[in-house]
Amino acid sequence: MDHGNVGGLGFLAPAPGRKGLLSWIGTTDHKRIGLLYMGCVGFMFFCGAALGMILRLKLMTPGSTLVGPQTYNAMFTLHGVIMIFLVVIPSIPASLGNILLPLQIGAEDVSFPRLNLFSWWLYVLGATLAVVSIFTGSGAPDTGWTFYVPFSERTTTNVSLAVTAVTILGFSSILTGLNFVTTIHRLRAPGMTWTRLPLFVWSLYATAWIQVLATPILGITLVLVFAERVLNLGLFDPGRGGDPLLYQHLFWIYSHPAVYIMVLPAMGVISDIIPVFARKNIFGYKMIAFSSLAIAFAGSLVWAHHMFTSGMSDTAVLVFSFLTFIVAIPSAIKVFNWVSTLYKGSISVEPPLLFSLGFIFMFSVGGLTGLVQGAAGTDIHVHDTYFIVGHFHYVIFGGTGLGMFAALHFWLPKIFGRMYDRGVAKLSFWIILVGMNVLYFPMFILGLEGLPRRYYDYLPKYAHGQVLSTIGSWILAVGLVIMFANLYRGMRRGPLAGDNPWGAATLEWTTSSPPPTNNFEVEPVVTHGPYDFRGVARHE
Ligand code: CU1
Repeated sequence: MDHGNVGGLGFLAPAPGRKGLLSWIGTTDHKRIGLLYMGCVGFMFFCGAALGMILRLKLMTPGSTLVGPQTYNAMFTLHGVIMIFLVVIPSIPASLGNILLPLQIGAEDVSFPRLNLFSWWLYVLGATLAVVSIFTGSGAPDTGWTFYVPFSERTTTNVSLAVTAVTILGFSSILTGLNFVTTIHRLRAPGMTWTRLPLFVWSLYATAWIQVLATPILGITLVLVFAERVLNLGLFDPGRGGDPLLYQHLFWIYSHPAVYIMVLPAMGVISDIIPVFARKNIFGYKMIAFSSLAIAFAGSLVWAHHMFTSGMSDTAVLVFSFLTFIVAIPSAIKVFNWVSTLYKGSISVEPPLLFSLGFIFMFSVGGLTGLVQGAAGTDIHVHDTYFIVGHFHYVIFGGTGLGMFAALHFWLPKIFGRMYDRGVAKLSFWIILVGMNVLYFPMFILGLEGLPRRYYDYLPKYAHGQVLSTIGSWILAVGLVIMFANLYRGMRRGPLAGDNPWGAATLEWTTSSPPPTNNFEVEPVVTHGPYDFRGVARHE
């Protein structure tokens, strides 16, 4: 086989000494660890999506069909737990962040390569325990991914093992964040000043701080749930003298910022991609970089907007509602700056740009419907309805999901040195976009009409929206299959891509594709910003 690139197989070549599987699961190379995460996240995504498809099939018709109510409860719980903790949170940072962060700042690896490998092992352990919790004890957890008390402490299903699994996954996330913060502070190449960092790095930096500061709160909270279940303490369960609202506060103090762990890296991806395909320096670099930090900070102050109907004081509702509107400002700054970057740019509509534009559209719909919930009055109307499910999937799948797909299409030629079929990639994008909107948009209407989420059965008057939504899930599945097959085929057999097929200006494109094990043959010296395209050729 001919690998015409300078680095040949690069870091993908068999490592000297260790062979086969061991050279992967014992590796400290950040690129290999990133690929390990990518494989696991991809597998878990398949499991979570399959659960989602079955749920949609059940919901297509009212009444008792396909699965029983208890199985249904377990399935939406697993869909949520898998997608949040095993897919979306590690998706961009732990997989692509791991591969790209050192390459983008001109480093040989992350600061703590062995800790990095340990994080991956913790992820595998957490995932395994989560799977074991389904098949052991007295049944799969049926609490929803939020593990709300007092139900999570009274149900006989295997919640104890599930919360242990999530706590371990939390540690994996914390250690990755710690590694990234240190790496960005300590390992930037000569000339890589803070204002020359690619915006993807800035977004990973903001994300890493949330991982380090907020995730321990989730860990402690779930340990307390475990302790209350096992030791019969009175912390959260009012039947034992505890306070269920305390749980909700602690859970959301992590889980609202966690939404930004999920979406900030995708925003960073978009900020890196748009200038390349508009052939223009990014509009408002500093504002985008700063708004990532602002989102991380302000996003830590809004958690109780999930609790407007919980009975907390009106003053608290007012304050949290106001703060929620403030978070919208840095998010809107980013959207404005992306659009301004495109304005009068020399635009080439390649797959990474299409997925990025899809991100902007879906994220905007998700963000604006979020404001409906940020306003206390309208929130009470839509609370715990399908409106929430629609909003959440627009932000997390339409946003982070499409951001991840944009990133895969952008960086696949760098990671594997090969190119996928661009026509098929564009086709898959349009099918996915249509599928997502047919799947999730009816949920807004169903929610406004009062259909509660998580219910097993519903009144026949909601059937139309449910049928439409289920058809959307089939369209989406077709698009995803085409996209993944195309990416897989490109990775294995696609034509050689060259070192810099898009004509991008960030540092990772200056080394060979795939990069060599030590990333750069000569330590790079950075002399210009990440979106300065002067002297960079664009291949047509
Ligand atoms: Cu929130």
